Amino acid sequence: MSKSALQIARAAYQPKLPKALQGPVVAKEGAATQSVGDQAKIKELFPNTYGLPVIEFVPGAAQASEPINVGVILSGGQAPGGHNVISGLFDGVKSINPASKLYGFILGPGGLVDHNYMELTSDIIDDYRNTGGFDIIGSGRTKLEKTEQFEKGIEILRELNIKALVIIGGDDSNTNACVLAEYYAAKKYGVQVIGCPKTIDGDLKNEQIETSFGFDTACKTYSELIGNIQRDCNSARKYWHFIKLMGRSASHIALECALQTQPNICLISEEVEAKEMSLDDVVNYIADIVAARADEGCHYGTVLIPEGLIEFIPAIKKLIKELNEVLTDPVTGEPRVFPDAEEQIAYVKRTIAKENLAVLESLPEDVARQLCLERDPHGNVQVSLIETEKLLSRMVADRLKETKRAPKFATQHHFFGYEGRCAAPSNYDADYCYSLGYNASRLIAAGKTGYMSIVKNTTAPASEWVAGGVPITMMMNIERRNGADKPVIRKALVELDGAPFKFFAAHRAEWAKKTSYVYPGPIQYFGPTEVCDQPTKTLQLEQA
Ligand code: FBP
Repeated sequence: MSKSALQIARAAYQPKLPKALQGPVVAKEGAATQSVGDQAKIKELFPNTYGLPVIEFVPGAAQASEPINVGVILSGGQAPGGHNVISGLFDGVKSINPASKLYGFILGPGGLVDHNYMELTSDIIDDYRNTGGFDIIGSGRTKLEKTEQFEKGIEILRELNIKALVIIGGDDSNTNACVLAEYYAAKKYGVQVIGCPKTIDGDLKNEQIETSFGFDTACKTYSELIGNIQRDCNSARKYWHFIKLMGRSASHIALECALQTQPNICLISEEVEAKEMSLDDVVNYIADIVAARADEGCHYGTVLIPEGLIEFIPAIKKLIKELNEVLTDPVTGEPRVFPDAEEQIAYVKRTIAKENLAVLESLPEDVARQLCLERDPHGNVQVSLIETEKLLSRMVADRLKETKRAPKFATQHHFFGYEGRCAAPSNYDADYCYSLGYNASRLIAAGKTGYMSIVKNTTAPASEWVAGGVPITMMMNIERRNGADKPVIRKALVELDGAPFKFFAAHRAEWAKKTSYVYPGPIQYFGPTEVCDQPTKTLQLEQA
């Protein structure tokens, strides 16, 4: 395999571990826990994995351990650092006993069901240390939620003598990891299931999880690109750049990029919802800033748009909710099947409430079609397919034409998502992910199941990080999904009373008016700590 100079240099990087994980550990258990909502229901659904304590690893005495075979799955969208979770897990499992083995299931949870796997040996692992991507074993979005799948899974786990499975995924995948842990515990199958918090979206965080891995690197990559565009914008002074950013529902990525680059406008979906803004209100907000800058002779600027914006506009949210209901078969809970797209759209139009139909028909045709047709396997609207950046700039142009002065308004459009999901992990993500993986091996050795691997205090130097585990049931509540009530991990949206949003809100008027762009430049791996090892602004503000 030919490698770039950076790949060769990065391969030699030894990620840092929290001090507590550098030698033998013992698990210090906290008090019993409760789920974040719907306690009675969650307890009833998870009798074997509910109420377990949060644990923290502290240095302990060395103990001889038997070899243990472990399986690993990468689930969902790529996020920088996945390979380091696996290499940390590999090193951790081998440190328990060198005869232990690590098996990777290929192309996501489907690999477990289809018995598609490979043994991960040190030769393979060494090729992927500190690299971006999930290509070591691939990823997939198959939902692991049916008894038949769990039973197919146990067949291969028994065949390979695997005693623990690590599922690296976002909120939905970790919800499924918890359901699987509960099922195997109830059946006394003797297989532990451990989760790891992955997603560039940054929406898998709570009191116990400071951040999901990959968020740091992805935001730094997008911020580099936004900074470059802002330099271009400030040089040519002729375009408004509409930049949509990935992140699914939550606006964490857009907010973090705004904190790093100080654009003229950044929309925050959670605020749009809280203020009950209509699509028209959003368009007016942008058009007013464009017009105000034009009055100052500035016919250029940058607008950051979170990809989930459209589903937070209250009227559209109501419409999506009903679309999710009518497009799900109430008996099977599976998406309804239609002979073709036109039939599906006709069915939707016949079935939904009048006021929702009016909203659907008020949208440009292409957007309405996407809303009616596209779903991911978890039943989520595929927001990343909706070209909100073009929709908004088109509507702003129309709005400006209606004003007396009709300022000059030339636009460029961008969508940043895939550009950052497989970037080489920043030092933060390289260390954080390696620690998460290594720590997962300690949870396994401690006999835990239904836990997520956690590493905290990450704004401090890595040696001071705190490692342990949190029961996944603690993060759960009941939500309506695909037309049914389901136990799920509560998604973390941007909190409008949180420090990162407050900082942004206090500065955005100035950033809108003046040109206050910041140019973060590319991620640096070697050099002074203030250049190479800074966590995200979000984390710094949250932990300040
Ligand atoms: P998960 O980490 O939740 O799996 O998703 C990350 C993400 O990049 C989202 O930001 C985006 O909406 C989605 O994946 C795109 O999905 P796909 O990779 O299937 O195009």
